[in-house]
Amino acid sequence: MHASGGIGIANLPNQRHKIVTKLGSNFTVMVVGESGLGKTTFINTMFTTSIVEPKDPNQRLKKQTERTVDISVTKAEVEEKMFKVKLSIVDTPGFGDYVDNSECWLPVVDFIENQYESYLRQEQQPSRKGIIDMRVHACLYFIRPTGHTLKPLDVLAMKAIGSRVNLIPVIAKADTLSPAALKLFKKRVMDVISAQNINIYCPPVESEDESTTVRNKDIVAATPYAIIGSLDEVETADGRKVIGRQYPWGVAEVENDLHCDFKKLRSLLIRTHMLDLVSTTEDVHYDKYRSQQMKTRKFGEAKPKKGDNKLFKDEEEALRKRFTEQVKMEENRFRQWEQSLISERDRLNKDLEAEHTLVKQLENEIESLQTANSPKQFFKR
Ligand SMILES: Nc1nc2c(ncn2[C@@H]2O[C@H](COP(=O)(O)OP(=O)(O)OP(=O)(O)O)[C@@H](O)[C@H]2O)c(=O)[nH]1
Ligand SMILES: [Mg+2]
Repeated sequence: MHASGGIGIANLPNQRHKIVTKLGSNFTVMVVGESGLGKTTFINTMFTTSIVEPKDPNQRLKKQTERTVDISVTKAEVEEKMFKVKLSIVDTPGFGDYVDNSECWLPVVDFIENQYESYLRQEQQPSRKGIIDMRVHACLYFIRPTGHTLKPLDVLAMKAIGSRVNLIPVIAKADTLSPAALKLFKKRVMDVISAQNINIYCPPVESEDESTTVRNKDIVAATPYAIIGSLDEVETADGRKVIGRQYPWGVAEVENDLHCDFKKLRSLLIRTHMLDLVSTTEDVHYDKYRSQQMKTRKFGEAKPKKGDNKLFKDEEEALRKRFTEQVKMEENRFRQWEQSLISERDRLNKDLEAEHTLVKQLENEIESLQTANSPKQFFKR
């Protein structure tokens, strides 16, 4: 646990504790974005910095930071006083590895919807015990630190994701931009987000407690969160040992508010707004999914399979055609064969009849011959 006072769930008022337990104690964060932006490194940084104090430092949850090729989930149990939260972080392969990147976010959208679907099906079961809930509560979208603006691909992907889940934009590798360039870039990104009507997560700010409101305002003002990911402990010029990235000109510190917004983002996720992320997921995003699904299908009915791949559809159509033709051909062949069998039987029957008549005729002849040669006749002569 991080030195400065835990993950905060135990700090919530009592009534909220109950909501947390009622809503279930799963919390799932997903990381998404172009390849090589440090998504996997970010996950490792989260686990290294504060979430779990590993009993054995060698057994830290550490993912290999090679290129991620599949959606994978890292789980950790976060415990504070008597409250346990099962934290899952979903890592996804980066976009932009293919010649055609259009709709490369579809696997992400599918993953999000599959979790809603799975929860929906379990919710309809008579026994709701042991329900597995992997609904995504927050999706961090990694933006390349170009210093210019959002790419069209980012806009489309963020639109698709933001309409389904709490979307939190982050600027990756913030250490590669100067503070002034970062400030300008943040503004440009926010301008595009509002101009394009991209739905991003807006944390509630107002609170009864003055200092909480100030802190919330501070957190919201930092969107999109600039982050630095690192696993290395390095020494600063003034002799402190910190997690950060060493450069000839100095150290970019992960947990320093002057260098990046890592602490604010971590705080938003697992300290100040975890509960809000959970309840907006339940009340807004999941509810939207459920009502959309319920409009188109009956209670308990499975989700219809998507048949929207044109290539597969054409192939399926051609196969069906070929199959029907083949069945027709076989049927014809069978009918012809049956016909020939019938005529053969008729022919044989006729033959048999002719033989029969012949036999009858011969018998008659024999009989008449026999009567002609009988002794009676002979004597009469
Ligand atoms: N300068 C800088 N480099 C970073 C930062 N975070 C990660 N990197 C480096 O960027 C490279 C790619 O990092 P990954 O974490 O594998 O990136 P990824 O987004 O998971 O990539 P894919 O799995 O291919 O999508 C690694 O060499 C990291 O060391 C950062 O904050 N600043
Ligand atoms: Mg990765």
